[in-house]
Order: sequence, then structure tokens, then C-alpha cells
Amino acid sequence: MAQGNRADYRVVPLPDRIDGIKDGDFKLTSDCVIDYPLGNRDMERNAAMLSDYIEELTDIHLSTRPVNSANNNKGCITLSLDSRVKSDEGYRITVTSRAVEIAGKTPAGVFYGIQTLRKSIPVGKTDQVLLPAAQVASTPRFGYRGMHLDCVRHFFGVETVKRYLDIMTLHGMNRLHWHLTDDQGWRIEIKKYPRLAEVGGWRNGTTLGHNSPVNDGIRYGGYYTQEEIKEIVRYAADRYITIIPEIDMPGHMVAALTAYPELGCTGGPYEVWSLWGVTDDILCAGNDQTLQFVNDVLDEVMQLFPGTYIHIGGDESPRVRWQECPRCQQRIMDLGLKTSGQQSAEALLQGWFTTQVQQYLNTHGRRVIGWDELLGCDVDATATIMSWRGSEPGAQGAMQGHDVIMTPVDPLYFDYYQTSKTWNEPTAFGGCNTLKKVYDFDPVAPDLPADKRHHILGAQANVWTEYITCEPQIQYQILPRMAALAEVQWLEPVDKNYQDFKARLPRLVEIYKHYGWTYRAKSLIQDDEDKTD
Ligand code: TNX
Repeated sequence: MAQGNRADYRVVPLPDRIDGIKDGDFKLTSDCVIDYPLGNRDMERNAAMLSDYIEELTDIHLSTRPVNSANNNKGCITLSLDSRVKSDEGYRITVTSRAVEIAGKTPAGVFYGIQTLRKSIPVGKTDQVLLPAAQVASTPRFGYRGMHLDCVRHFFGVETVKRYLDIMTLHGMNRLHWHLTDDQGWRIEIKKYPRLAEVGGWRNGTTLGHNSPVNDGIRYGGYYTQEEIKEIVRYAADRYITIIPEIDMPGHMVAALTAYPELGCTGGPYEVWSLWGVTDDILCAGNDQTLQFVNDVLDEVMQLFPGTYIHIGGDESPRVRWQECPRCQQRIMDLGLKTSGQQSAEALLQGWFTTQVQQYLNTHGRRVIGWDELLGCDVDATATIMSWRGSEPGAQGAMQGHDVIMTPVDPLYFDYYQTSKTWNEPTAFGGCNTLKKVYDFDPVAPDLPADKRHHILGAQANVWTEYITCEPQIQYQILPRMAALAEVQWLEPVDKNYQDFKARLPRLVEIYKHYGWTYRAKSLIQDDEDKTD
């Protein structure tokens, strides 16, 4: 049998253990059946997906079958739930010449085992794949393994978002942070405020280049209906991915202000922004109507997104309007907020505003995530902090008792260039986050005290789309950097090895090619971008 038809469990992310078993290979052919526990809908779907994956990659069709108990029937791949598997998302694959078992404590764990088996199979039409006898096991290092997608600066349809979820699935990720509102557009239908999407969903043009004075003058926009959102949430849940919607506030709100100018300090008029960056116009924190608006919007958001977390932004929120706004100043007086040390009264007003929203979400059983600017405005420790201006704010947040998700611009902004030689690259935001830099990132700083480390929930790469206009460009920016991130999310630092990762990468890329995904081929080459700077 040609080597080409033999599975190799050294995939990306690399499993924690691959222990050979002295036995012959298991022959995967269309005679095999995938067994799953009778009556378990998640496992039934897992089985169907495994069957689809194998068929997509090899053309071998396997049928699936519900069974009463795990039986390791000869010739079968059995999916089973086993409480002895260490962690909720961990898995164990046992291959002997007779049978294959993929076990997890939960269906999610089994699903990650399925992903590993899927990636171990060589891509190409065949009627038989040999699976070497072995026990393979893994547990992810972090519970939060995220990717972010900005669907505001440029809008991407349902199919693109689903494909993004497919790509996340292949990389063992479980959280999509979905950026849905910003100055340049409002992308989620809110029934109580229809103008948000109808008016706020459209801008009159888009600046060319990096905020050049030239505007393309082309009306641009779109939004997701609530039905579409439900469809995407379901699609993600079927792949054990929780979507965290972001409604960015009080800044990055010009699209909403255009639709409802009375929610701003000046009353407008406003225009959905056609530039990139940070604007002074934000929600008015002195107006009770604004808080009502936010609660109403969040009511609908909570209906659509069942996950615990709602992201409420909080970044890049200049307070110059608040300084001049009589209502905001009145609120500051009423609350007795006083400038203290580094914190202005207006910063504390943002803290108050955020706390109001946070409490509202908490009473509905939800938790808040916000950007690291929130650390500067006295929010309480139940807010989870997303550290983007480096890893230091996150480390500080952890010291103060906040849970933290690491998304530092350097190296986890995938809207940044992935090489220093940018002349032949698609336009990007700036920066230089090479594959190597992503791979070497450790979300837990070495000097973080042991009793604070549990606050680092995980890591996520962000994909802002000011300069990303179409799906191939999204894929180019994330692939193969997502592969490096997957090892950051799954492996302990001692188990990481960049050269070994690069040697495993081409087989993963075969799968990218098979699905027609765009990726940066130059990142596969060994060159000076691989050196640590
Ligand atoms: C900063 S990250 C932003 C975004 C931009 C991004 C570009 C963050 C919280 N705010 O609004 O799109 O930089 O890289």
C-alpha cells in the first residue's frame, strides 16, 4: 500500500499524545460503519459530519448507525461518551486493526477527536485509507479559543460567515466574536428600532486607501436579518462554536446615531461614516433614553444569541462630547463623579454607563466582555477583559481579578501584514505579524503569579476589515496564521516547536486547497521571516 494512503495523526494542532499500539492497520473502506449512541442527537450529528468529512476528502462513503451501547464492532468506527476522558473538550482515539473508537467526555470532545481523525487522512480520491494502530489523546490548553470577524467595515453574507465557521472548526476553535455594529454600519436587524439596519446599515461611500481624501462614492451596506442570525447561530452550535455578538458602545456608534440622532449629545445630524478610525460622536450618557435604547437592543440580542457572553465594546470612546454636553455634565453632578488621579469624571461616567449595561445583562443571566479600555473606568470585576493594546492590560486585569481574553495587536491582529515585505501583499492595516510571531505567542505571561493564571481564559485573533473587502482576502489574512494560533490555543508551551509545526503544516494546507480556501502560500516557505526578531 502506498504511503500516500496512510493516515498520520501528527496534525495541527498536534495531539498531546500519540502512542503506537502493536497491531496491524485499520482499513478504512466503504464497508465501515460509524456507530453512535442511540438517541443522542449531538452524537448523531457528529457521526454524520465525520461521514461527510471522509467522503469529501477521499470519496469513501461510510454509513452511520445508532447503537445501544459502545461495542467496538469489528470494522466500525464507534463514537462514544466516556466520563474517564479528562476534560470536557478532550478526546481519545483508539485505533486497532479491528476497530476505531473516538471517545470524549462530551459530544464536543468527540467532535475534536473527529477533527483530528479528519486531518490525519490524506486528501485524495481512494477506496481505502490505512489507519495505523495507536492511541491518540488531547485536551485543549484553553477553554476560550476564538476568532473575531468584523462584518461592519465590510459586510459578508451568510455563506461567508458559515465558511468562516468551517475554517474555525477545522482548527479546533470554539468562539466566534462577531463584530456587528460600528461607525460605518449597523449589521443586525433590531425589530424595535428598524431604522438601525435600514438607515444605519448603509453608508454613502467608502474612503479609498488608508483614509485618503478620495471617496468611492458608492453606496455600501447590508445587514443580517434575525432569521439569518438564527441560522448562523445554529450552524455554529452544530460545530460547538458559541457566537459572542459585539454591540460596541458608547463609541463606534455613528451608524446608530444616524438612524436615531436623539441618542447623541449634539442631536446630529450624523452620517454613517465613510472613513476609518475613531470619531468624537458617541452615545449620550446623560440621556435616559439612551440607556433604554441599549437595553432594548440587548433584549433582542439576548434572544438571538444564547451564549453567556455579550461583548459591549467600550474601546476608543473619546469623551470630548461628554465634556460639553449639559446632560452628561448633569449626570456627572448627580452621580457625584469627580476626577481622581488619572481618571477624569468623564472616564468614570463611561464606567457608570458600562456598569448599568453590565448589571442589566447580569440580571438576565449574561456576562459582559469589553475591550481593555474598561480597566480605566472602574468597572467591576465581573467584566471579562479583552486585552488588545498588548498583553499588559490583560495581565493587569487578571491581577485585579478580571477574567481575560488575550487578543493583543502584536501578534494577534490578523488584519495586519504577515510579512515585512509588503509590496506584493493585499493592502492591510499595517504592522507585521508573521506566522512565527503568532506561533511563539504565549497568552500567559511568564511573570503572572500562579494564583492569577486561571483568569486567562484563552486567546483570539481579530480580523478587522477596513481593508478586507472580499472573502478570499479574509482567508488570505487568516490562513495559515490560524494554524499557528490553534497550537497556541491547544498546546502547552513546552510542547510547541515551530519547525515541527511547519513540517506538519503542508498536510493541513492540502485540506485548505481541497476546499478551495485562499491562503498565503509564501508562509509555508522556510525563509528569514521564520527567524525570531
Ligand atoms: C482598533 S481593536 C480597533 C478597531 C480597528 C482596529 C484595526 C479595537 C478595540 N478597536 O476599531 O478596526 O484597531 O486594527
